[in-house]
This record gives sequence, structure tokens and C-alpha cells, in this order.
Amino acid sequence: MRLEKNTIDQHNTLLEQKHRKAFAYISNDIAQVEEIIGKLQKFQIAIPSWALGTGGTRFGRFSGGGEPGVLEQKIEDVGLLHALNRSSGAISLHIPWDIPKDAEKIKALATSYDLVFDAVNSNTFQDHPEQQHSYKFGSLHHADPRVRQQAINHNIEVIRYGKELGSKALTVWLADGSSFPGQLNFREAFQRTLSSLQEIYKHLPEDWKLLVEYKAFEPFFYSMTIGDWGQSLLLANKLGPKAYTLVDLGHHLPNANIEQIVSLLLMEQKLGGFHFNDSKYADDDLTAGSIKPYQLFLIFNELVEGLDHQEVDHATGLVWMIDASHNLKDPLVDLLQSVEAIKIAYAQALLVDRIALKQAQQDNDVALAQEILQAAYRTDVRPLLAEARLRSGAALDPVGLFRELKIREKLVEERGDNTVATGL
Ligand SMILES: [Mn+2]
Repeated sequence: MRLEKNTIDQHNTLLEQKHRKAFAYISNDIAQVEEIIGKLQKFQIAIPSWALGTGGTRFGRFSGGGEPGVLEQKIEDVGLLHALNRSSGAISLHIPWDIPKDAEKIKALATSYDLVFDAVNSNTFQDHPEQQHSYKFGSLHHADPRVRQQAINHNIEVIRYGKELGSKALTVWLADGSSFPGQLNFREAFQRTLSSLQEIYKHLPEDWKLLVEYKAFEPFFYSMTIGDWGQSLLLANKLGPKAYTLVDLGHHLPNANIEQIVSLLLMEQKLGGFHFNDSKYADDDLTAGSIKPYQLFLIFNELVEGLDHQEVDHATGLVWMIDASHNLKDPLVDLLQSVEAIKIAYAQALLVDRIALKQAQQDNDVALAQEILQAAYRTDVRPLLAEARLRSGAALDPVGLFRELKIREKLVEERGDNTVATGL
């Protein structure tokens, strides 16, 4: 289904008066309000094709109705999200879950929803029916050169699909590691990974990025071959200028200071992109901002500071993406909530009084530094986001309109009650 402009306009007309009041109240106090709204309008967060269906747990999967069964329907779902919030103008594909059989047609369909293709993702963390060698003991780090070559070829194929769709980045996340001491020679595993990535890097178009994602543990529980940002940065540095580190919020050991990692990667000009999600215990893949919204703000505080320091455009400087999987909520509502939480943290970070903060740091005025950060964090910026949406032609209340229009019920009518989206 497609959302018509007049449906959104009608919804907005009913809410506009209330919104105007809230917006006037907050914008009075913010000198740079127009600049912030402009930045919010520009800031887009890519939706991964695998987040549109209900995710599973290790113990089971409870599919919701009306899930997108084919790539065309996934694009349609992201189109719905983008129509509702005008902040999700990109889709990130996972190969081989979403192979574009007719790239031109797929591209035209995406364009009709005003969507572009973000990073393409390879998958060597599970076996696929047609492949010859198993990834049970890893892929790019595997001891057997035939397995490595198969994984390299897969990544080259993913680049080819991405080129056809106008994508500009390849994200590599490896489920390569070990679960028992002695299983792996760490140095050799790392070196094999590097030489495999070097092969893939050779096939990367000039204007592309190679994003190297890391993860502390899971699926392996003793070591991961790209386990932290240090290992990812080592690889990115050795690979060359097109290689970057990708930070997935859920891929750290508990209580890691992710904002400091972000700051230093930016300093090294090696932060390539982001996977947003939230977690309580491990890689829980919960809705962004649902558990630790202050951490999300602190991360954006460093992002804004670091990007401004290097005069990099916030919207285009990094690859921004959600990487979450939902097994309780409607995946579309959940994605709307994630995008909103990410943009709230971004808007709050834009509000930080940078000059005053710098002075407080210079003066070692610790209490004042905290006051400055928390003054921004405790500002209710939701009317700013709503105003940005209104000006972009999106809904003032995307989740409310989704429910009001009974979008899920309509998708169930169209697609059936017993659909299962490809993915996790
Ligand atoms: Mn990720």
C-alpha cells in the first residue's frame, strides 16, 4: 500500500494547532532553531531489509501477520515508513536474503517511494543451500583456503549487486571466532582475515566504503576474530583509505564507553558508519533509545562534536543505519520508534552549548560541564522533530497515524496472516 499526501495532510490538520503551541514554546528559547530543523530534515536513517519482519530468538520465532515475503514488499514497507516520517529514505539489503533479480525494476520501485540503497551486507554467518563449503568454522578467517575463497567470491558478488542498485558501501560482519581456548591461532586467524579482506577491497569501486563491523562475542564465546574496535581499526588501517570501522551499539562488552570509542575513531577519520539498537545485557537488538537514551545522547554529542571539528556533513558523512530485530512489537512501529529516538538524541546533541562546554572543560568546572550536557539532554525536543516532519511532508504523529489507518491490518489483508519475512 501507498500513503497518499492528502491522507497525511488531513492527519496533520487535526494536530496542527496543538503542535504550533508546543513548537512556539520551545523555539522561543533556541536561537539556532531554523538551523536545527534544517539538519533534522536532512538526517536520514537507513532501514535494513531484515528488520521488517518479526525477529526470532534462539528459542523460537513468532511471526506476525502481513510480513513482507519478497524484496518488492520490503521496499513497499520502507516506503510506508518514509512517507510517515520522511526520515527513512534508504534501505540496506542483505545478500542472499534479498537478491535483486531485476535491478532496474527494483531501483525504479525504490525511486517511486523516494528511497535509495544504502550499504549492502554480505552474509557468511550461515550456510546457503547452493554453497559448496560450510562456514561452520568461519569464513574469511577459515584455515581452509577454499572456504576463504568462497566467502571472498560471495562478497565480490554482493558488491556487484550493490553497484547495480547504486549502493556505495559494503558492510562486512563476520561470525568468525572460537568457543574454546586452543581452537584458533589468533595471529594466523587475523592475518587470514586481513588477506581475505584485501582481496575483497581490490574489487571495491573507487567511490565506495568498506565497513568492517566488530562484535565482542556471539556466536562464539571465547574469541571473535574481529572482536572490538581496535581489531577493526587495525584492519581498516591496513586495508587502505576506503576501509572504515563500523560501530554497532550492541556489539560491545557491558558498560563499554561507546562515546569515547566514537570520538577516537572520528579523530582518526576511520569511523564509517553506525548500526543503532539498544540493549540491557548483550546484543539484545532492542529499539534504539528504549533502555539507555542518555548513552545514545552522549554518543550523538561526540558525533556532532567530532563531525563539526572536521567540517563533515552530519547527514552524509557516515552511513547511518538501524540494526535491530523485533519479536514483540509490530516491526514497522518499532522502526518508527527507533528513528524517532535516534533523531531525538541527535537534536539534543545539536542543542549542546559547545562554547560554554569547552570553557567549562578548560576551567575544570566539572559540575558546570555536566549541567551543560544535561540541560540539552533534558530538553523536550519532540516539537522540533515534529516541525521538521511537517515541513518535509511527513506525519506529525507517525505512530498514531500508522494505528489510525490500520496499516498492519491492511497489510495482513493483502499479504495474509501467515507470512514469514526472510532474515533472522
Ligand atoms: Mn550490525
